[in-house]
Formats: sequence, C-alpha cells, structure tokens
Amino acid sequence: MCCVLLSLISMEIAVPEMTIRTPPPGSASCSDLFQLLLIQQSREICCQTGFTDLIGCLAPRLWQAGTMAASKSKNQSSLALHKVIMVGSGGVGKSALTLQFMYDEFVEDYEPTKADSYRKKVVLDGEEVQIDILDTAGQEDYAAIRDNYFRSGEGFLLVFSITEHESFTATAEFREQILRVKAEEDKIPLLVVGNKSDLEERRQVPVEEARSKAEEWGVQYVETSAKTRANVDKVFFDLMREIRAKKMSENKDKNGKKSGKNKKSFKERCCLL
Ligand SMILES: Nc1nc2c(ncn2[C@@H]2O[C@H](COP(=O)(O)OP(=O)(O)OP(=O)(O)O)[C@@H](O)[C@H]2O)c(=O)[nH]1
Ligand SMILES: [Mg+2]
Repeated sequence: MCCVLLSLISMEIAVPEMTIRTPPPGSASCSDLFQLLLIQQSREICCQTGFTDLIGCLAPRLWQAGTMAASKSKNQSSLALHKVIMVGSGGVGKSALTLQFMYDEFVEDYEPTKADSYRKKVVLDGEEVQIDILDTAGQEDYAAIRDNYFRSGEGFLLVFSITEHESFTATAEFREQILRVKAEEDKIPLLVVGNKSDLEERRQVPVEEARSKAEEWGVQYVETSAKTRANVDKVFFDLMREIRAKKMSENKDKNGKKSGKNKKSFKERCCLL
C-alpha cells in the first residue's frame, strides 16, 4: 500500500478548478497521500456528475478537510499546522511567490490560477511545523468563491505588484472582504506584500504610500521579489509567527477562562460556617 502511495508522491493531481500539489519526496506521509486521494475521488465524482460549479464551492472545504486531516496526523507527530492564504489581484505574483517558497524556483510564464494548495514542513524558530498554503485566483471570474476560501484561512498574504498601482488600490477591497468574512475574529494575521521589487524602474507604488497604508491598518509592509527570492521566506515566516502568537493568546484566554470557571465552582462548593 505504502509503495503504491509513495509512487504518487511527486505526482501533480490536476482537476478543472483546483490543483493539489503533493509535497516533495520525503516530506509526505501515507496519511497525507490518503487524504489527497480522497480529495481527488470527491472531485472526480463532481466532474462525472457534471456539477463542475460544485468544485468551486467544495475546493475550500476539501482544503479544510485536508488540513483537518493533517491536524490529526499533526497531533500524532505533535506538529503545529498554520494555514496561509495568498490574496491579491491577478498577475501580481501570488503563485510565483508560493512556488519560490515551496520549491526554490521562479516561473516566468503567467498562467492564471484557479486554486492551488500546497503543504510543507518547515522549521519555525527551532520548532518543526507544517504550513498549508492556498494560492487563490486573482481574476475577477472567481471572486464569488473567495468568501469560502477566506473563511478557512488563519493568516493572509495580501499581495500587490509595485509596478501596478491598480493592484495596490485593490488590496483595500480584498482586506475588506477578509474582515467581513472573519468578522468574529479579533486581530487577523495579515501582511501587505509589495511584490516584483526587482522591477524598480517600473515602480508605480512609492514605498511610503504602501507603508503608510499598512500602518493605518496596523500591519507589516514588506517588499518581495519572487524572481530574486528577496524577502520570500521572510513574509511566510513572519506570517506564521503572527498566526502562532494569535493561537497562543487564544489558548491562554481559554485556559484563563477555564481556571476562572473552576475557581467559581470551587467557591460555590464552599459555605460559610
Ligand atoms: N520580474 C518579476 N516578475 C514576477 C514576479 N512575480 C511574478 N512575476 C511574473 O508575473 C507574472 C504573474 O505571476 P503569477 O504568480 O502567475 O501571478 P498571480 O498573482 O498568481 O496571478 P493569478 O493566478 O491570475 O491571480 C508571471 O509572468 C511571473 O513570472 C517578480 O517578483 N518579479
Ligand atoms: Mg496565480
């Protein structure tokens, strides 16, 4: 069974609306692969029954299911899992950044994304963790399914291209959508990323303009180049740190409440003589 599954490790499973790229050899476990096969099977059912629209709706759920399964195996191997979503207009370099981070390669060709999902084990401040990256479509045709994607994310890289002012203006709308979808959450881990910093001669967005917007939103602004790899690791690792800090403070709150409750019930059990 394992041999058959291992032969699938570097295979790319492509479907009309979503691609799941398996981790490079050595980093995929059997349970990861089993999940991928399950996901693939569900999608095949959708394709065969002609419900291709369903895939758009199911993709984020399937991603969630996949990451939930990873959380389970995470518990077994006690690995934390951080779920990151790439957001921004079409052509700003979301896929290029993701592929550079995942595989240390720069893709020159532009192929608009529908939705791609990636998983990698990394060492974050000395601790081995897993990162799940959902690379979403910037193209407007897919705007309707963004809500579903955003709901399942724990942190966001809000990407624009420094060579296209319109893509910078669009970040405000993307941010609004994230805040609306995650309205019940306090502080959402998010970084504003100005990509294509290697194309300085074509810059349309001044650093100061982007920085002051990020300050207004209370988030970090970082310029990257998927081509030269400048700051690529930084944005993913800084975001994971923010996600981890949020989870820790939420756990602290929960535990605080629990012990508060215990104190009350202890008091309630006492009576004055
Ligand atoms: N010079 C330079 N080109 C880049 C950089 N990042 C991306 N590109 C190029 O810009 C084009 C679009 O990049 P993608 O990563 O496909 O853009 P995207 O944001 O994923 O686009 P959608 O999938 O449509 O949302 C490609 O031709 C890339 O090679 C960069 O940092 N520097
Ligand atoms: Mg893309």
